[in-house]
Amino acid sequence: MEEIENIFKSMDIDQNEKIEYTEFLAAMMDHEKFEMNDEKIKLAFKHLDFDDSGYIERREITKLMGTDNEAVVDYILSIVDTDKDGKISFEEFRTLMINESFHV
Ligand SMILES: [Ca+2]
Ligand SMILES: [Ca+2]
Repeated sequence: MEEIENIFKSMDIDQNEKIEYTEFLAAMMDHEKFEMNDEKIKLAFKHLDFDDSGYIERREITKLMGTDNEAVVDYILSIVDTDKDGKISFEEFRTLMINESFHV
């Protein structure tokens, strides 16, 4: 799965093998440079959905951000979780990645 590796390397700006909050936001705001398409979004989503449940849940956001700061997780969810069920579906993730009018 080299492509997944590359996507995450490209997001992991300071190369510490952990996507930090600021890197995540930078990637979100500058997503066009990643040339996101459905295939890449799907791969990225699968990579983030550690337990393969079909949703990105709070604990997965926590792991992704490398922080257990509840406020940070709540903030991410408040942006991405548009149907407010407490987890991020593929559709919500996809909307986030491709929505050109999206601003943090
Ligand atoms: Ca999951
Ligand atoms: Ca949701």
